[in-house]
Amino acid sequence: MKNEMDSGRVLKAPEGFLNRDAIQTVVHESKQGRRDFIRKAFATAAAGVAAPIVLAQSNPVPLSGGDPNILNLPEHSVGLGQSVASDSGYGKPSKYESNVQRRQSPGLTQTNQASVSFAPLQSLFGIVTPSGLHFERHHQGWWDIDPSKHRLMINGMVKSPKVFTLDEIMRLPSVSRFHFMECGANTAVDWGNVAVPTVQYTHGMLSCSEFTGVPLITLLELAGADLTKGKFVLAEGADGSSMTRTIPMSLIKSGEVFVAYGQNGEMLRPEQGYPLRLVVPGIQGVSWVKYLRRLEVGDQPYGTKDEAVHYIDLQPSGLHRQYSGIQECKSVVTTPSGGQVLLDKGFYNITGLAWSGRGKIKRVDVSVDGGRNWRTARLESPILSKALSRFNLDWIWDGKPAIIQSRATDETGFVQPTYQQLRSVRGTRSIYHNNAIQSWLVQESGEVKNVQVS
Ligand SMILES: Nc1nc2c(c(=O)[nH]1)N[C@H]1C(S)=C(S)[C@@H](COP(=O)(O)O)O[C@H]1N2
Ligand SMILES: [Mo]
Repeated sequence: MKNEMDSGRVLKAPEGFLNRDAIQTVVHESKQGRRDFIRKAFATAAAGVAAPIVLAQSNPVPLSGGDPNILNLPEHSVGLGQSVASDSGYGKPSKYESNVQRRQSPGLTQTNQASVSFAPLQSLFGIVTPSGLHFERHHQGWWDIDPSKHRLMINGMVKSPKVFTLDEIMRLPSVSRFHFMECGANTAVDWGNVAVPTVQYTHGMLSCSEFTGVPLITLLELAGADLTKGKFVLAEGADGSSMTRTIPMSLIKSGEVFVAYGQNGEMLRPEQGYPLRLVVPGIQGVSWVKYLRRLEVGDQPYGTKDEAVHYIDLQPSGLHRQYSGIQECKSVVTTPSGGQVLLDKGFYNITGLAWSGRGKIKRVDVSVDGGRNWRTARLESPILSKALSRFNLDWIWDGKPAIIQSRATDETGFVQPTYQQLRSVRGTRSIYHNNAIQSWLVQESGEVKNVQVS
């Protein structure tokens, strides 16, 4: 697989490695059957070639005369490796992985104060987004705030308004949980049937981390919040964007909402709101207020600018839908995906991500013929509530055009809609909350591109 646009791994098959007739007769239901399926898919690969999958970075494997990469001892097997003193004390990815980067969309208007970067979903494995590749959305730039001067105030309908330092918050009982965060505007451009080239730009305002922090309910109780008359909490950030969002008390009482300082085992990154951000599982990214400085308990929704002018959905009726925070069940195939190139027919591992703001993913089905036939994919563990789930499916590409789609179902029974189903309810001018089934067309040339099928 080759990703022409920007990244991805090249899975190059040695010549003639595929015996199609042998494969097509294989039924692969049991585990043993699956192993046979894979073995037979690679059966005609030249004997003695240990790994039929070759990374882009390697030299092509000469099948006759011997592979110098196995016959000759490389420098690293005979020389002295580097000392721990030669690194900076904080590890970095291999220099060979320098193409794996978050990127600004070529399709969005570029301003001096660039405000969105997308995560390279096509290059990631499992469910955790490395912190340095977490997508970014800043309404007024990002800051690296001095934690010793940062304060969190709790006021409004509370017995004793409180101001916490970071140290005080970190002394309290903590929780650590994996959750996805998706910007409500993820996949927004595709509402209008515009083919954005890669999965990084169609779905890359999505990330998943293990966050650590203090349940918001604990902080409210410490301030003596009125949990009966208090129905909402306003969360406010300390940056210049005046980011304020209304959080319903019912979510907070469930214990799910927390004030995080940790992300993937270390402190939050500055781009992610260091030193404090709100984690609101299942709800669109904008409510995950960064640089969190104030929480106000109130008895009605606040209707702030980011709840009245932005983050509302224009319906076909001409009315706007407000407070539509939940990120409904959605999935996407990340390989093969737009911009990648299949270099030969034969075996491929179709892989992707599924998530739901309402709980766990129950099942993901994959089609390679534009939605006519579906096969159920393997869900990898862990399958966590309101977190990304990883799915995989074995596939033999016959070299003909194929349209690859994934369709997720969550534990509430909600099934991810087609574009036709979504547009029939929501129209075409919604911007936010596009969770339609994504289609990738594999062309005969092996090039993969973004298409919409109705
Ligand atoms: N204080 C503050 N919080 C904020 C924002 C912001 O600009 N300022 N952007 C919001 C939006 S729209 C999103 S999608 C997420 C993005 O978080 P990330 O940059 O960590 O990915 O943060 C939200 N919280
Ligand atoms: Mo967002």
